[in-house]
Amino acid sequence: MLRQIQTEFPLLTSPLRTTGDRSPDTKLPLLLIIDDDIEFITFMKDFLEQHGYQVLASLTGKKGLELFYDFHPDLVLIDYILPGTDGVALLNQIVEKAHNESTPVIMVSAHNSNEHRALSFNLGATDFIGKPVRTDVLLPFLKNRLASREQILAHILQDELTGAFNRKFLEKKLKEQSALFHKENGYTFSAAMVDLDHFKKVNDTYGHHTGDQVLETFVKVFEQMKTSGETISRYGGEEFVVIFPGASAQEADARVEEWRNRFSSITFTSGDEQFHVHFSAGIAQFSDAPGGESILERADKALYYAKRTGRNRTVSHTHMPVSAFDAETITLLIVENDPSVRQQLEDFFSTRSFISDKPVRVITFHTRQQFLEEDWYHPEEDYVLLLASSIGIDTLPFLKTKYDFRNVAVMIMTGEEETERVEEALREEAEDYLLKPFRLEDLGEWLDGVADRMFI
Ligand code: GH3
Ligand code: MG
Repeated sequence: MLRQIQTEFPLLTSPLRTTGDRSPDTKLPLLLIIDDDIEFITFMKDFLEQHGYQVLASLTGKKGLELFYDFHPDLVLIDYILPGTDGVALLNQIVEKAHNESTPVIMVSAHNSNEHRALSFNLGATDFIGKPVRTDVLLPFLKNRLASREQILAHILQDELTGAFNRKFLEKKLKEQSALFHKENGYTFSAAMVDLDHFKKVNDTYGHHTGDQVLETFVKVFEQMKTSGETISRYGGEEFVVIFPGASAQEADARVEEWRNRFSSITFTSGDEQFHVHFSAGIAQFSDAPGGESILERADKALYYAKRTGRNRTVSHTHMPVSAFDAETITLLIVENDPSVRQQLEDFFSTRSFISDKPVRVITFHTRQQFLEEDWYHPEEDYVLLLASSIGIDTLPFLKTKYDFRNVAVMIMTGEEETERVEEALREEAEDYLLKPFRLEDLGEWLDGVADRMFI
């Protein structure tokens, strides 16, 4: 009977939380109980859920450890004696990570000896409670421990003035998001670097106290409109970074525009005077090309461009004209739905960093729709378009009507089975095609030749 029930654990109350989705804001506290006493665990789970907690439960140390790593609970209760790994060994394994996350680890035992207590504390347990557990004491105890944890976390991860997260949190968030990008095929995310316009003037004209209120309001407006998972972190004085999980640059752009419109319509007052404040934003979508710029560097460049071109606007890194980079930069557009091919191409050209002695910037697209919707074209600039035949060949005639092919060199990447179709389609519209698989070095040299020929 016990075996059978064991396989049914761990129990997790709804709503199910997934790894990484643990921003310390709106969620109910999550407790993890590791105990081999099925009656105790069932009773505690019911009882605690009735009192506003989410409860994960495990009958074994091994499973408990997995749950701890996967769900980052807010507090852990461990039975001192467990079959297989005992509670003390388990405590040893999780204590360092628990301390790093300021997670209280409470040992629970029917063997309420001082020796057990001393050993638990020596190993880093936050507390020790004896069985039977008195529920009337347990509730205020949990409340107390969780409140201290909240305070510590707020201190570590939040900016005091605005309540936005801080840079430490942002670093964690970026790590978590890039891990998801590598783990889940097709996953992407974007960042916005946001900076208030002429904020110094606000301070100079109305005083720093009013300046502080503007900063607070700026964050509050975002907090009111944000969707779950979006986070804002204070990056510097009046500069903030928003992470948009799962969003393309285009989606992030739309979200920031909504925020910008709301914020700039707010009327601030100082004494008898009324004034408005607005901000500029730069958006970038994640890409992990080696040697390439980080997402924040690209978002910052886009922000800088937004400032230079009038402020009170949002600019996406992909929409920046090359003139915002170095003169004569060639933009390489890669339209490829196979993530590994796309990544290899992006890595290769970002590392190579030039085509025909000209600096190259790389923009990737994973679907035809994304490519057609993005506003990347500036007629005075030069482009090399690498188009996977599987998603792009039918669009060639259309592209020809939309863009001037004198400054867009089109190259089709295709498999052997499609060459006839490709040859036919290319006669007029494209420079050439490339048969997969191909050597990246050869492609690089080939593009050098095309660029020499086409872009003087
Ligand atoms: P730009 O549009 O180019 O961004 O101009 P700006 O005036 O906003 O930028 P600048 O970097 O010249 O000035 C930023 C000012 O923000 C200077 C700094 O004193 C002020 N600041 C930074 N942190 C705070 C804060 O916490 N409270 C207040 N009131 N002011 C702050
Ligand atoms: Mg500013």
